[in-house]
Amino acid sequence: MDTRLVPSTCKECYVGCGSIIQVQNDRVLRIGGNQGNPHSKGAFCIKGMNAPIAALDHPDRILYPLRRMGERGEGRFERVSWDEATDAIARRIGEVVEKHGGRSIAGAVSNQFYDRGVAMALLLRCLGSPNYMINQDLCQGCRSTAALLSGITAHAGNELGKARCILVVGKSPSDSNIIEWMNTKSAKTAGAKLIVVDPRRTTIAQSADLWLAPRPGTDAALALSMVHVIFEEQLTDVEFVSKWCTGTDELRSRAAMYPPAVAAEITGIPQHDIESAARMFALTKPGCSLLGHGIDAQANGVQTAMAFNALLALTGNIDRPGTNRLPKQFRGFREYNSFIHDPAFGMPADKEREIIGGDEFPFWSGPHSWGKACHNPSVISAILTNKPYPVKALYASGVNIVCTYPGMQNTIAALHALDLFIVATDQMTPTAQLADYVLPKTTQLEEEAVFIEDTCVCAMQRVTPRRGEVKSDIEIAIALRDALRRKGLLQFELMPWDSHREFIDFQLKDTGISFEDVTAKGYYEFPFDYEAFKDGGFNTPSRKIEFLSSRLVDAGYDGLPDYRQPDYATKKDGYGLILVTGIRTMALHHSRFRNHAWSRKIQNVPELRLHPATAERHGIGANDWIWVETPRGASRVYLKAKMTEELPENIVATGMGWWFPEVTAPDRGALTFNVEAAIPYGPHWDPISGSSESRNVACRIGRADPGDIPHLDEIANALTVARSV
Ligand SMILES: Nc1nc2c(c(=O)[nH]1)N[C@H]1C(S)=C(S)[C@@H](COP(=O)(O)OP(=O)(O)OC[C@H]3O[C@@H](n4cnc5c(=O)[nH]c(N)nc54)[C@H](O)[C@@H]3O)O[C@H]1N2
Ligand SMILES: Nc1nc2c(c(=O)[nH]1)N[C@H]1C(S)=C(S)[C@@H](COP(=O)(O)OP(=O)(O)OC[C@H]3O[C@@H](n4cnc5c(=O)[nH]c(N)nc54)[C@H](O)[C@@H]3O)O[C@H]1N2
Ligand code: SF4
Ligand SMILES: [Mo]
Repeated sequence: MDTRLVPSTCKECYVGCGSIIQVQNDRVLRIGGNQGNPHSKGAFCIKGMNAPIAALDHPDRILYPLRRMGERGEGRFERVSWDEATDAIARRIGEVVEKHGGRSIAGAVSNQFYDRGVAMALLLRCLGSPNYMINQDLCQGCRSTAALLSGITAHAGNELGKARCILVVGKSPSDSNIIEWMNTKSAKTAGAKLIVVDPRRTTIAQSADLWLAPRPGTDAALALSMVHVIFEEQLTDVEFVSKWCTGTDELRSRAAMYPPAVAAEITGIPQHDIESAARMFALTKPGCSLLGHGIDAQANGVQTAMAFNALLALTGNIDRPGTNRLPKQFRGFREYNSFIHDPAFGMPADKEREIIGGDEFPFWSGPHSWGKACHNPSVISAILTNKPYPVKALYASGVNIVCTYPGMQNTIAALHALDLFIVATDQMTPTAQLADYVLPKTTQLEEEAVFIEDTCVCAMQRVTPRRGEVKSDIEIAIALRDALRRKGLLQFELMPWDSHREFIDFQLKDTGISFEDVTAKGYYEFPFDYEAFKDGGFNTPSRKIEFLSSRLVDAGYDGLPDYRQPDYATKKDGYGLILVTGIRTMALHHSRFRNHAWSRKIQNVPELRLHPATAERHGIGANDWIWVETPRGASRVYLKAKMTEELPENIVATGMGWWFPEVTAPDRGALTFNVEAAIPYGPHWDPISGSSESRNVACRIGRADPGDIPHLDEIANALTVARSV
C-alpha cells in the first residue's frame, strides 16, 4: 500500500491551519494539524478533520454542469456538458449585455481570502461590470475599513502568544478560531492578563481577568472611555504618539465626552471596571487586541473599531513583539486582494464609478475602499426595482446567499426576477436551487492554491483525483471567459491565465520561489521586520496613524470615532429582547455541513440560546420550539430552546445559515428555520461601510406549537438520524 503524508493547508475557513493529509492510493484517510507550520503550530479543528473528507464523495455532491428544466425553483435539472453550459451562458449574457450593458451583470462571492474572489472580480471586469458582491459587509468589513482609515491594519498573528495583556472584543475564538484560541491560552499560561468584552459569558470570558459585558452595540462608548482614562492618567506612550500619530488633541476632546460615569450609563459596565480595563491595558506591556465579528455589522461598526484601534496606538502597541502586527508581505508575492486594487487588472475609472453603492458608501465601494465591492443590499434592491439601473444577471460562487444574507424573502424574490442566474457550488444549496445553470466545483482536496497566513506563504495541495467533471473557481472563470470571448463579449482582457497553475505561478513569479518550494513543507516562512512603519510610515495620506481620519473628513464624515445608538435601543413596543445573530459553534460553518453526519451528531437543530429566567417568563420549557420575530423582519422563524446562563435575561442569541437538505420545498426549510428570514438587510446601516445592522436586533419570542411549524415532519428523522456520510 502506498501511503503518503502530504503537507497542505486547510481552507475550510479563513483561519488557514497547516495540515498533514494522509493519503493511501489516492484515498484520503485522515487530515490533521501540521506541528511544523509556524502559523498554526499544529492547531486544527473538528471541521478541518472531517468536512473535506465528508464533502468529497458525498452523495449530494454536484459532479456535472446542470441546466434548469421547468420553472425556476422547481428543482428539476438536467446534465449538460461544460461546452453546452458555457456556450449557453455566454449567449444569454450577450442578450443581457445588449439590452442593459455590462454593468447589469453582477457577481456574488463569499470573500477575498480565496482565489474565487479574484476569479469573480476579474471575470466581471472583463464584461465591464464593477458589481462584485462580497460577504464582508456582514463579516469583517467594518474592521477592515477602520484599519484602512486609521492606518492600523492590525492583526496580532503569532504575537498573541507573546503578549502580556490581551484585549478581546466581540470574539469567541474557542468557537471560531482555533489558532487564536491556542495562542491566547499559551499567553495566559505564561501569565498574560486577559480582558474580554462580550455581552455573553463565552468560554474565553470565563478565563478572563476582567470580563466586561456591554449592552450590545455600545462598545464605542466603552473604547472611548478607556481612551479618556488613558489620557487623563497620562498612560500614553508619549514618544510613539508624538512621532507617529495625528489628531491626538481632537481624539482627547472627543474621548472626554465619555468619562467612565457616562460610558457606564451607556454600556451598563460598572465605571470601576472601565477604569480597571484602561489601566490594565495601558500598563501591562506588550499588549494586543483581538477585535471580532461582534463589533461588525453594527450601527457604528467602523468607528467602533477605530476607537479600539486608538487604544493600540496610544499605548504604542503596534508592530512590536507581543503587540498587533502590521500585515507582513512576502516581497513580490501577489495576494488575492492585491489583484482587486492593481490598476493593471482594473477597468477605466468611468466604468468603475458605476459601481452600485459607490455614491452612498464611498469607503465601501469607491476607489479608496478596502475591497472595491458593491453594496449587496443595494444590488438586491436594483434587481427588484431597476434602480439605480437594472441588474439582470448574477453569477454566485462560493456563497449561499439565500441562507446568509439577511432579508431572505427579498433575496429569493430578486433571484426569481433575474434573466439569468448561475451558481458554482459543490452541492445543491437553496441558492443553487434557483439557478438556471449549476456549475460543479472542486472541494479543497481536489485543488491547489497559495496564499499568505501570518508570516508564511502557504500551499493547499491537490491530493486526490477530481470527481466527475468538477473545476476550480479559476478554471470556471477561464471557461466562461473563453466562451464569452468567442461571442465577442469581452470588453477588457483582464485574465491572462489559461490554467489554474498559471495563476499560481503568476502569484509567485516575482518572489524567487516556486510552487514546489512552498509545497515541500506546505509553507514557506519568510523573514519580516518589526516596526515596519519606520520605513515609510503608515498607509494613510499623512503616513501617520490618523486618530482623526483625513479621508473621512474630506468626504464630509465625522473623522473621529464616536458612539451611535443601535437601532434596537429606540422604542419598539412589544419587542423587549435583543437578538444576537451569528454565534459560531465548532461543528458548523455558516450554512455548511447541514448534510454531514459528523456535524449533525454534534448539532442538528437551529438553537435559540436564552437564560432560564427569560424562558420561564415566556412559558418556554427546555425542549420547546420558540418562534422569533423582529420589528422589520418579513416573517417569524422557529428555533429550539437552549437554556444557558451565559446570557443576561434581556438577550437571546442564535447562530445562522440553517437549511435542511432533506426538506423538499425549494428553500429547503430556510424560510422556516434560518434567522435571515426574520431580519431585514437594512435600512439601518453603518454610515461608513454600509454594513447592515444585523448583529443585534430587537425581537420578541414565544413558545411555538409544533403543529404550527412547517416541515417539522420532514426533519423529524434528521433530528435523530444523521443524513449521510
Ligand atoms: N466554527 C466556526 N468558525 C468560524 C466560522 C463559523 O461559521 N464556524 N466563521 C468564520 C467567519 S467567516 C468569521 S467572520 C468568524 C467570526 O468569528 P469571530 O470574529 O471570532 O467572532 P465570533 O466568534 O463570531 O464571536 C462574536 C462574539 O461577539 C459577541 N457579540 C455580539 N454582539 C456584540 C456586541 O455588540 N459587542 C461585543 N463586544 N460583542 C458582541 C457574541 O456574543 C460573540 O461571542 O468566524 C470564523 N470561524
Ligand atoms: N445574520 C447573520 N448573517 C451573517 C452572519 C452573521 O453573523 N449573522 N455572518 C456573515 C459572515 S461573517 C459570513 S463570512 C457570511 C458567510 O456566508 P457564505 O459564504 O454564504 O456561507 P457558506 O455557508 O460558507 O457558503 C459557502 C457556499 O459555497 C460553497 N463552497 C464552499 N467552498 C467553495 C469553493 O471553494 N468554491 C465555490 N464555488 N463554492 C464553495 C459551499 O458549498 C457553500 O454553499 O455570512 C454572513 N451572514
Ligand atoms: S480552523 Fe478548522 S476549518 Fe478553519 S482552517 Fe483551521 S482546521 Fe480548517
Ligand atoms: Mo465571515
